[in-house]
Amino acid sequence: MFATQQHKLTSFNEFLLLNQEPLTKTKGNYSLILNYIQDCCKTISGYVRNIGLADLLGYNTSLNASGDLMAKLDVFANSVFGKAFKNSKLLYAFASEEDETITYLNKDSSYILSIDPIDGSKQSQIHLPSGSIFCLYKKTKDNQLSTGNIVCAGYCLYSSATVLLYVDKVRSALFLLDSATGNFFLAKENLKLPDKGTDYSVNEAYINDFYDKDKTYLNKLKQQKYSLRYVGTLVADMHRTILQGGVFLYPFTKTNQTGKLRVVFEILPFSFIINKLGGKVKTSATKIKLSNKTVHNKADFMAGSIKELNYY
Ligand code: P6P
Repeated sequence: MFATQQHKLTSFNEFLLLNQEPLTKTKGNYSLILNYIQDCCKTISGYVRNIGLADLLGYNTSLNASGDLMAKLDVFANSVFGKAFKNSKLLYAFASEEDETITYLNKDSSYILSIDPIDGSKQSQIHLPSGSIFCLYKKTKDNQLSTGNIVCAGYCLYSSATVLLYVDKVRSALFLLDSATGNFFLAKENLKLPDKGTDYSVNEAYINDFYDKDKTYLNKLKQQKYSLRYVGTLVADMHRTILQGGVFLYPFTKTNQTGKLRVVFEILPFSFIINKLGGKVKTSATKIKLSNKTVHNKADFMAGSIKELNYY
């Protein structure tokens, strides 16, 4: 506990247990799933911070399902989440961005968990921000995934602090990892995206491939003196957008008409988060079938403050 704190801090565990029942109508499995997620994030945070010492720098020769070279940290982080969930009966299905296929576990469970174990692993090689993204869906009869059947979503940002954002249908909360106790403690509750920001976030290296509508949009923002902020890690760029407002976009381009961001692991979780926090989202990916054929599909994504999205 912080010696200087005047008041008792609320841990993530306490936060989950408070008012759990009305929200999830389950006996404990929900909190257990979220506890496993937080424990995985704590473990990964420790290794991200010691990547050069724990021999996790560098890449394997294998490619993941999205065709990206797998960093050693990708493999490690994927094994951390895999060990936590593939040996449990808590989930109907477990999908990881680093796994080729979906792992089906317990037909009597109604939970589907999607994980991006390390978003921005390239950045972590040089100690720049990275993150883990989680999204818990309720199984539906038509086997579809959409923001409508998301129970909760969030991320863990590994940056100058280790920050856990949790958003469910009725609550949102930001936690900071306290290195002294190893607990995530509540830092902010009921987050609300600012209606307007000062930054736009896009990789402008592709500007010549952008469609005219996107080029026009970016010029409009520049004329209004917006600043460009782009980390190159989705979790970091979205964390800034959530706290300070503004807009992030990764559009289709003339040479990349499938997009870069993954629907299941990035677009649906962040669509849920941004909408719940009072922001706005534009994407062609609102629903996707839970199947090995579609689980790694990509799409376009734009999200942020209402004001900036309404300029589009
Ligand atoms: P680009 C990281 O590899 C990632 O998947 C997201 O975290 C990030 O927003 C995007 O790719 C960056 O892509 O093409 O700008 O390097």
